Amino acid sequence: MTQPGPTAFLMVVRPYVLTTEQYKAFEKFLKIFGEEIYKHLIIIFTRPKETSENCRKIPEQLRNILCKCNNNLIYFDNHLKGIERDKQVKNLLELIDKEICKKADTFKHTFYEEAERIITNSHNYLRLLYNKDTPEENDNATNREIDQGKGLMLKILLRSFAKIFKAENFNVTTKPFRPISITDYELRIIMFGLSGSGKSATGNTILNDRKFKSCFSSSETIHTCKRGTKERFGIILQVIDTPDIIELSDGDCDRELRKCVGLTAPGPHAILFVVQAGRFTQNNEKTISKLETYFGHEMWNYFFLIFSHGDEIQQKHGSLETFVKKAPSNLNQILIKCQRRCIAFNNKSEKLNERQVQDLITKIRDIILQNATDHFRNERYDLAENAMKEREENLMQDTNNVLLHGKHPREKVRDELNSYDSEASKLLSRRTLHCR
Ligand SMILES: Nc1nc2c(ncn2[C@@H]2O[C@H](COP(=O)(O)OP(=O)(O)OP(=O)(O)O)[C@@H](O)[C@H]2O)c(=O)[nH]1
Ligand SMILES: [Mg+2]
Repeated sequence: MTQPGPTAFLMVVRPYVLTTEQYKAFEKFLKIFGEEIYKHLIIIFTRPKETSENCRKIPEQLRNILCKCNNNLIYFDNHLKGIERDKQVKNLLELIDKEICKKADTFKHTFYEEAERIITNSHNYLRLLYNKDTPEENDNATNREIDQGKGLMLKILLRSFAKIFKAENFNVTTKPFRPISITDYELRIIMFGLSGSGKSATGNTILNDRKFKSCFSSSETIHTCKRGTKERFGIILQVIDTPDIIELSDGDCDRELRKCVGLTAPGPHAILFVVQAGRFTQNNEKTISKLETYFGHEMWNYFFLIFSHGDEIQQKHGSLETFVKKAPSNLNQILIKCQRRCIAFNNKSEKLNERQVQDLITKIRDIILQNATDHFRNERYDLAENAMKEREENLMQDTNNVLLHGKHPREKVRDELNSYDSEASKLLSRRTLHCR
């Protein structure tokens, strides 16, 4: 909340008293923020009436701190009222101006630089997640959530700070910090479903682009996962279109699901199961149960039913609610398992496009805020993410960035997964081998 960096740190203590706990807390603070804080530190003694009785025995540690912060010391009597009270604040501001603003540089620190960068970079992301129109409203929403100790921004900040703590063991000022990966700023969505259910058409609706071939003829059916990406509403959307997995042999199915995991590592924000409205067959149940075996029960927290042919729902049933109310029992079971997260997509209507996709993104935002981690993950995904990172590192070292052609290394590694004998595919397969 104090990014891009505070002007002053105030250490509030009773006159000339520093308890062991207070000193320990200060040491921790010092360890995190470094010696630089002394130039911005002001000691505030509250309860000035206690001054005379305590000042004879100043603890050595407090004397040291005072000495290092250039004896920036001020008294605050919090019982004063009116003009006297205001005068204290004026004195403090004058001291800050004279001893800190005029003498010290702006306080810089990895945490603050990182927080500043995250907040600046994620404005668009937040605009969408918080649905606010202006940057000011976003700031307010962000600050409010950080203040209340919750929200996505806080999660991103904490995760990023945890990385710094872990990687650098508090010695943060000396080493450059690793930039946050693009995976922190995108929404990753996987689509599954039977052949002809409308996956590719739904993917195109989400991206508002013909990234996937969608056709009545089964000759356009894909046999391998395809990735479509696009920035929409100021956010990077990664959408994975998949083949009908029950039509694949066991070996091919394994290979495709592994590729899908690599493409959506460190984990998808949403798993969409696309069904043509009114056609929930046994094969749909079979596919879902295969997915549950592969991803585990946690998948339900990220699972959405997407009813394609929304135009037919409209014509035959009037609304999605009425359609869902009349759902057969096998479909109803799935609706219960995914907490009734379902959306109708009319992939033939340009007019409805924005509203449908925004509805989906709002629902994804709700699960991000509600779930403990902001995307689906499990051991398989953790291993895949390690493999993806390892390959990114190799690429950056091997090629000195030449082969990247200005592409983010993660995007390059994802491209590599299209070919099964690429380094990325082989590494992914080796690293996730025991997760069968
Ligand atoms: N009327 C209508 N037709 C749709 C809608 N969504 C998809 N379709 C049609 O359904 C057919 C199949 O859609 P696809 O998107 O190709 O289906 P798919 O799931 O990708 O199929 P495979 O790639 O074979 O697995 C196409 O002819 C689409 O035009 C919709 O909302 N309304
Ligand atoms: Mg398709």
